[in-house]
Amino acid sequence: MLEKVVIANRGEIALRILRACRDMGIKTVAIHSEADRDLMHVGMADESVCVGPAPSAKSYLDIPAILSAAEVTDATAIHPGYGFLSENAEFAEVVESSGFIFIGPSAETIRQMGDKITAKKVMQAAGVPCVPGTTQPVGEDEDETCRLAGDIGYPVIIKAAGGGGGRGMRVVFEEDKLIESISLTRTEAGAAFNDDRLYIEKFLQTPRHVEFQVLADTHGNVIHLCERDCSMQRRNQKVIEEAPAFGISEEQRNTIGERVTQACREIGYRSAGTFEFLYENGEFYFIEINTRIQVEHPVTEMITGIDIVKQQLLIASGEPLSFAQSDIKIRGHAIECRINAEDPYTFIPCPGKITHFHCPGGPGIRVDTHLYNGYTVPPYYDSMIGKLLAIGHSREGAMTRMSGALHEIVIDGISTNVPLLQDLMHDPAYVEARHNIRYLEDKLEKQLSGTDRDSQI
Ligand code: MV4
Repeated sequence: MLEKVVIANRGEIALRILRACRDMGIKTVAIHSEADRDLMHVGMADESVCVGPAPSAKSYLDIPAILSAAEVTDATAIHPGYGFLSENAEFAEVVESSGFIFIGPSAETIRQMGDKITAKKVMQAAGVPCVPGTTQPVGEDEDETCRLAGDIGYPVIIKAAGGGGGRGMRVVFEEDKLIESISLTRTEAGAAFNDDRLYIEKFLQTPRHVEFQVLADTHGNVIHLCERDCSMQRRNQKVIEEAPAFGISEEQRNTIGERVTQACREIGYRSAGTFEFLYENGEFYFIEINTRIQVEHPVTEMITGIDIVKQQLLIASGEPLSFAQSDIKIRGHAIECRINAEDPYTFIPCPGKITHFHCPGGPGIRVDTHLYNGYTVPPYYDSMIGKLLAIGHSREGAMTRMSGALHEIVIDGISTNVPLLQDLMHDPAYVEARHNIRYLEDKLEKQLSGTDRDSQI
């Protein structure tokens, strides 16, 4: 088993990783910036190392500083969490070449899946259904490009091979705009990712975002842990997630689950991973794979009873998975609300001191947060300060519990998005599961322009 793990992250996920290590008798090293000395997990870790000043570029993204922390504490492994260096192939590579275990997939897998053209090509070859489009980079021949886009059918979306997570994309509704849009996206992609390769896909206008969680060990065993719906989002930031996704048949779950696990076997995938799909008119279309633990992993843990972070630690230590696909049973329905330190109407971040925190509880409630009374949310990082989860026998039961917990929670001293979450828990489209990835932005826009009569009272 791993002896000592460096937690190369902050906030709630750092605490989550610390708790998984503690459960397994693994020692922990917290690394933190100068602004994060008071983080809960820093006080709880066996050791802590300050790796630099507040800005992420000088601390949580400083590869040499993090490696030094691992060396001076004589650590065995490094867990990157999400964000920061979690999907940085070079980081994974130097972690391993420095003699530490990277808790995640191989550097080669991270690099391969970070190239969205390669990822799509590999998944298509493995029988994973993909969005119709090109799997060769868009070339210089404009007539050829127009023909390709015409064959796909407008609207199309131009995506950067180096993009992902909503960066480096442009929608084109008519042929007249195609070449200019490609030129603009190419320039942006070259500047942002140092890679100006582009690909074209059919643009799906009202899809849902549904993703499959997988676990793969180093012995060729791969299982999936069902799927999550993450359609309630704004500007590529998820707001509410749930598992299982509503309206997916057992048969379709098994089919897609089989395809994604087979794809993992073919590419020698290791650790936890997420296959992102767009889901429209009853069909799944692969878009990209995330090679990290995700923010929303707890909804999957709640319905499967499997501790995904613990599994990452076991896999990293070379253990085979102790369960097979047939052992995975879905129990109930789980919902996660992301709690952000922000104005609930303008979404402007709202850091500051928490003068009073009351944590909800009771049957079926889980709270993943590093908040405590008197904690000051620093202004330098992501505004997510915690996740509130509820599980019920049914989706309705989970919503009822979530609604209660959102009334119970108290976070005084700063503004949070709790009022928005309370509103959404009673939103008819959400309650009836009629929403898609555009729903929340459309709803907020209507409220602003006053076309929603309820908002004018
Ligand atoms: C798309 C799409 C529509 N059609 N691809 C955005 C994030 C990145 N993972 C892929 N994204 C999209 N790709 C095609 N062919 C719409 C989006 C998209 C989106 C996807 C999932 C969740 C939220 C989203 C918000 C805006 C756009």
